[in-house]
Amino acid sequence: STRPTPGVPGEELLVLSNRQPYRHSDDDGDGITVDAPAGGLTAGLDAVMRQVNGTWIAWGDGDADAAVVDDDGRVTVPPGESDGQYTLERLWLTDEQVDNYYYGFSNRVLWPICHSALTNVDGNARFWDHYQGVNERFADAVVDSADPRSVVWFHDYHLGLAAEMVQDRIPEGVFCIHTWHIPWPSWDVFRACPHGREVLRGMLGNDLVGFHVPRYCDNFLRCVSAALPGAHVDWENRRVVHEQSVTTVRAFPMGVPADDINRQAKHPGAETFWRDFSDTHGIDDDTKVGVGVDRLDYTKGIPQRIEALERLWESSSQWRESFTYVQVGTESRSQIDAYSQYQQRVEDAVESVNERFGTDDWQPIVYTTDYLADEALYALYRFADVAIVSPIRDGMNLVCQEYVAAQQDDDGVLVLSDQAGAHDELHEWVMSINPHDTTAFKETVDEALAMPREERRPRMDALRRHVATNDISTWIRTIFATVDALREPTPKDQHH
Ligand code: GDG
Repeated sequence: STRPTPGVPGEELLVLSNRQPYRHSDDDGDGITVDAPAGGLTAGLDAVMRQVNGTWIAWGDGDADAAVVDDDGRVTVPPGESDGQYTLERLWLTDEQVDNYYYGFSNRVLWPICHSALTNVDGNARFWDHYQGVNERFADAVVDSADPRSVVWFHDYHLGLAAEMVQDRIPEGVFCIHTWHIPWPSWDVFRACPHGREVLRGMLGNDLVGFHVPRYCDNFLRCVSAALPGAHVDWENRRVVHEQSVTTVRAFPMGVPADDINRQAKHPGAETFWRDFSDTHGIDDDTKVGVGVDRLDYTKGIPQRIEALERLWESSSQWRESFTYVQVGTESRSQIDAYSQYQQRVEDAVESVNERFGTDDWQPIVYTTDYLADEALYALYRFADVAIVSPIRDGMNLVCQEYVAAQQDDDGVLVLSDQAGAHDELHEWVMSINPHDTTAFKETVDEALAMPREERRPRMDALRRHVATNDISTWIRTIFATVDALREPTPKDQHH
């Protein structure tokens, strides 16, 4: 078979994620519609899957009747295209499974643990049972589709047990990779995780485990050595030997589809969007614009950001009526109290700042909870003078990279929290902040807004090169180059 991207496996590639790349629905009874949830990861993997005709297995969030096209619940995607297609298989979950596996163990236990937010951990025995049960469903689906040449690629914290379950079901073994998209915390935090040992053992069912940055690899290895006495950690090679199998742990810092973002941001439609948007919100050519784009998640540091901005407008009157901050806050996991309370907290903070400083002609913070079309999002990035990305903890953070990729004239400035994985990569050229230190934070925003062009350009130029070179395709290529190297038979294997 042809291999369009060197190192990427062919049809034998199986991808598993909680989130599906396409959603079928028949919401209004007018026939089946398909939408492709946007986002760097799904877009990047979708492109790979089209090249190799692989199989993608995901939770079929949405309308089962609309999406089941054959007895196996499989469908060929993307719809309406004749080449570059692949198989999408959906697993339909009951409400009880969704409540306990997704809203339960995944998002009330693992998410807060991995973001070191222990006060947000909310355990319940049923969570674990369903987390195991859904992981078993994914493992069974792998067994149905896999052959000995398969490469099985798991994504994220929802599927922490599946690799071990797959290996138990396939005696001759199959090559498994797991990329974990959120941080891995220190042992001192992870030891608070109910069933943490089982999660670690589950992850060791993989041949290769990837995190965004080396810090998380080290944390994971420390947790393995502290929690699993039978595991041997080879620190030099970042490898674990456990029950006769070897797991290699590596950092693969994820990137964004930089060329594509740049092209869309350049599109005339982006200018039209920006003209309308800035007119609507009284933003004229002399107004400086700041932007932030986040899921409404307590890890994203939005209230801290608003507080820093409030203190900026309070102490530096020159930014009143001359600097507008645009916050896109998309709804997320609202069924969880910590999330609905957070949404309210953000809304209240925006309102109070706008009441305090707003005038007839100027709204300090423009806040929208609408999910923006890509083109609108990239226009916002392109025309914003400053992006403010201030998470309390963030595995990587793609928004800051998208902002960089959308720049056309190297004029923007990136203010970035030192708690984002992306900061490990980009720190030389960004304006670093500690999101909790609102005094230094507001001073940094002040500096970013006032930064002379000759200082902005070399920083953004370096950022753009980095983000273009380390884009989503580099991420995927690097992972598969590592897979290839690990699958090379070693001299020892050849004796058998
Ligand atoms: C997890 C980890 C890691 C948001 N609102 C809109 C919109 N978005 C898109 C952004 C970006 C994505 O959502 C958010 O990605 P982040 O990386 O910033 O954050 P998480 O959602 O928390 O992602 C994170 C990531 O996984 C990948 O491994 O970097 O650390 O937490 O792509 O653009 N897109 C559009 N309209 C919106 O309104 N079109």
